Amino acid sequence: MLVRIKRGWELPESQATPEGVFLKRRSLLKAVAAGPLLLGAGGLLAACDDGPAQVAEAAEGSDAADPSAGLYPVEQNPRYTLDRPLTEENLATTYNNYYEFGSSKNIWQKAQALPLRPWTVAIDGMVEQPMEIGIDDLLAKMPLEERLYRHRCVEAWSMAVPYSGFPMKALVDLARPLSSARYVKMVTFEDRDVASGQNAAWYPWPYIEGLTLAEATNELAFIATGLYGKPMPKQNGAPLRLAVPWKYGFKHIKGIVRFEFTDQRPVSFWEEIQGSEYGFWANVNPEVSHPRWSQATERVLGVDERVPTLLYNGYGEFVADLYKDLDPVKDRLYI
Ligand SMILES: Nc1nc2c(c(=O)[nH]1)N[C@H]1C(S)=C(S)[C@@H](COP(=O)(O)O)O[C@H]1N2
Ligand SMILES: [Mo]
Repeated sequence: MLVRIKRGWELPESQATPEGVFLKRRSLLKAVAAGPLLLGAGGLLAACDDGPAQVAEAAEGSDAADPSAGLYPVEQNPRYTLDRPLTEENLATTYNNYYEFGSSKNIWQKAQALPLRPWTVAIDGMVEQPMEIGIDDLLAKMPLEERLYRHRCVEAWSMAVPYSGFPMKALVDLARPLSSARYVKMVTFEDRDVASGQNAAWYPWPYIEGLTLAEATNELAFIATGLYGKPMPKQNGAPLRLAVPWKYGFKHIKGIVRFEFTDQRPVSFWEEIQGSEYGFWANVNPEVSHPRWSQATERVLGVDERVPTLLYNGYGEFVADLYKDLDPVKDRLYI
């Protein structure tokens, strides 16, 4: 079944917070934010249980304080359609992987400690003019749109979400890489005081990911800055994270502070930890097992039965050509 859903709030009520309620809460939170009570409210939120209602309010509370809130929602690009319903917002924003805040799925509250301003993005390495740009200036320059994307974690769970953001190609065009550049290396923020996971010295911080320039300029490569028609929640990678839906989730680096253009293939965080299990390409393929489990099927968040996993996560028509000159086995295209 082809499902075309325009916006998160057009979902049945069982799946999303109705917009009216959302707006009311948001203006309330804005009023609170205007006074010195904000920290107190944050403390209360942190202390409350993880019931769905509290979870929704806390998630909204964090984006009410986001200065980019006025930019969203943005118009949906109808080119990217889903074969399944959108994942419930409460699931996508409370079941996360973000090792900077701990290795469990339940880090959404801890992630609220991340300050989003000032947030400076460095664009450097093999480029005509290295630059540092504040996130709000970057957002103002980039063509924002919404896309419905599937997301497939290497751990065999998946979801389908509406990201807002801009094509990564727009960032590459802004960077004007030299002809010698072949890869983009991306780096996550480092701040042990707010990201307690970064105190775990056995991990090779900061989190790093990389793409070839051909991948980064493929139309599907997207820098996501929003989710469900609102600013990106901190736990999902605010203020900017990568979305390359034909690749396993660990490639989708969150909290990016640097895009470095280089002629050296970057070694990513997970590749450094266990290269035999998490390779550079990490393209989704149901027929190539992870060394410790099958990738044939996936557990869709909120759905009981497992569903078959698709080659390139169903995005082969956009990306298969990128890999036609590589050897699937020798080059380890699929891990
Ligand atoms: N910086 C950073 N980025 C990260 C991760 C991480 O631990 N740190 N986890 C990755 C993994 S394994 C997945 S599946 C996705 C999860 O994104 P989500 O929480 O928005 O679903 O983020 C990816 N990006
Ligand atoms: Mo993942």
